[in-house]
Formats: sequence, C-alpha cells, structure tokens
Amino acid sequence: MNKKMFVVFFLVLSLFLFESTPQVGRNEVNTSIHNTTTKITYFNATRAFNLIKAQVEFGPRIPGSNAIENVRNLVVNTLSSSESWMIEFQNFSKLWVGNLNISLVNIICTPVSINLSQPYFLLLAHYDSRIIADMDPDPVLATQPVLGANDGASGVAVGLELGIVLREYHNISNFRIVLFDAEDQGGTGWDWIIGSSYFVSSGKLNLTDVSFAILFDMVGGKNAQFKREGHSYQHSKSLVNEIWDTAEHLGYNEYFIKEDLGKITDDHLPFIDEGVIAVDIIDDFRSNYKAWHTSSDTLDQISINTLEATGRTVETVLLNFESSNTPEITFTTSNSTTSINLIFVIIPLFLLTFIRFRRIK
Ligand code: 1BN
Ligand code: ZN
Repeated sequence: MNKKMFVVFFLVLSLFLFESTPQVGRNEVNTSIHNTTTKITYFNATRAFNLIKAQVEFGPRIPGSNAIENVRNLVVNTLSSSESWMIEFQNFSKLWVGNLNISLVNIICTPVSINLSQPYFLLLAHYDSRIIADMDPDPVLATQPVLGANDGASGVAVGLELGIVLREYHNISNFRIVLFDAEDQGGTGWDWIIGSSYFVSSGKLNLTDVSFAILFDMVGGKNAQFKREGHSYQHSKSLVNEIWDTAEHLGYNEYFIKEDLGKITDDHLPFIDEGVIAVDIIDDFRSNYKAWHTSSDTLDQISINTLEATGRTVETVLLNFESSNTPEITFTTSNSTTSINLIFVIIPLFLLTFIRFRRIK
C-alpha cells in the first residue's frame, strides 16, 4: 500500500519538475531580446552628409565665432522642420588668453513627448572645431583653424539624423541629444572637454535618470576604424560589446573592430566619472585618421558608407534596447505553459494522490 502511494507521488513530482524546467525552444522570444536582432533601420546617410556639408560651409566653428552661432541656428532649423522638439541653450563663459571673455553654449535637444518619469538615454557630440591645425605637417597651415568635417561636424550630423529617425520612424522619445561647445581646444590655452565638463557639473540633468550615453566623435571618415575606447570599455563594457556585436551582425565589422584603443579624454568622460554608462565611438585618430587636427579635415574625407555603418549600427542597438524594455516582450519571456500545466495538470494530480492516500489509510 505504501509502495503504491509512493509510486503515484513520485510520478506527480517528476511531472512537476519536468514542467518547471526551462526547455529549449520555449523561450525563443526571450533569447532574441538578449541577442542582436536585425530590425528595419531608416538612418539616412545622405541627409547626414548634407548636415556635415552645411556645417563645413560655415567655416571653422571656433568657440565664440559667428560660424559656431550658425550651427546653433542649423540645429534649430533642422529639428523644427521635422518634428516637435524643445531646444535649450545652456550659456556659460570662459576667459581666453589675454582676458578675452568667450561666450560658450551647450545645446540640449529634447523631443517634447519625452516622459520624464522614465529613464532616457543621451546622444552626444561636440560641435566646435579646433582653433589650430597643430598636427598639420605644413608649419603655416598648422597655425590655421581646422574645418572639422569629421572632427566636429560628423558627430553632430549623426546625432541629429538618429534623433529624427528615432522620433519619426520608431516613435521613440525617451532620449536627448546634447551638443557640446569647446571640446576640441585642449593645449591651446584651454583644456579639452570644457563644454561637457560644465554640463555635467552644472547639474542641468539629473544623471540618475540617464540610462546610458553614446558619444559620436569622428564618425564619418573614409575607412574609419572604431576600436574599443579605453574608458568606455573599462566602465561600460556591456554597452561596448552590444554596439560592436551589433555592427558585426550587420556586416560592419570592417568599421567596428574588436581591438582596444587607448583611453581618450573625450566628452563621455565627465559622465563616466559620475557613474553613467557611456561609450565613445571614435575613429582611431592615432593610426588611421591621418587628417586629424590638420587642414585636411575637409568634406572630401567623409564617406557616406561610414556614416551609414555608424548610424544603422546605433539605430539597431537602440531599437533592441527599446524592445527589450517593452512589457509585451517581457511578458513573452515568462514560461506561460508552466502556469497552465500547474493549474490544469499538476494540482489535480496532487489532489488525486491525496484522496488515494486517505482511502488507502
Ligand atoms: C577628440 C577629437 N579629441 C580631440 N578631437 C579628444 C582628444 C583629447 C584626443 C586629447 C587626443 C588627446
Ligand atoms: Zn579634435
């Protein structure tokens, strides 16, 4: 009698354990959240190229110049013609050599439909260009300003185009585009990353609301080589891996190379210092981008293919990030078959066992 009871109980328990164990083939949707999935992307590299061209045509965008003021107007015109954006200018100033006071402005672009009770991500770039082309082999040209088609204009163009596409094609609003002044004047009497350092220390944004930040710097050069920047890889490894894996999945591995780049003092660093996940996508300017800080950083250096590789990779990363947060997909990760079996199979079997056990007694 005891034997019979034991057999029935054992059968029920085995069935319960079998049903509760996650099985291959059941959680395919769950798997696709964590792996890279290919989504339809809309990033328009030609539109990004035209935004670079417009900036370069203003001339060098040195802090405090008319040309850099023109970029601010370009940003306003570009976003107001496409969707509903709130554009804020964060004004501050800094003394230049000879006690000259220079007005500086960070630009913060926010979709009006942002939900500020939810976390949001940041798309970052600097919009100034360097006052001297001090890496130019020609000593005369080395005293002239840099046009910054790649170093300055490309990051702005990719950030704006991505913002437009996220809003218009994907209905994503939980992000801001922040464009920094005075990133690129280091070693000229000023330091590097003045705008982003001011922005972070000003407390303009509550950084605990920021899920992560992606910085675009020199993202349009022909045959660009984006390697894993040191600060990013040390502090934001999972996002770096997500971006570089996504690029590989999309066939952009000749641009996104899984090799290490040294640590670079760039606009992501003040964010990392405050504990924000932040990644710098930057061409290897030491060994690859020969026009870096020279008079040759001009429009002819820019490649539509590189812009497309950068834009579509990050667009895909952001879409995967967004879809992994949607309740529908979170719901499909739970194994609903187990709960159904629990109600209709396992509990009745337990009851039957119990009744049999009492009869036997
Ligand atoms: C990025 C673009 N940077 C300058 N132009 C950052 C940088 C700072 C690179 C210091 C090398 C040294
Ligand atoms: Zn630079």
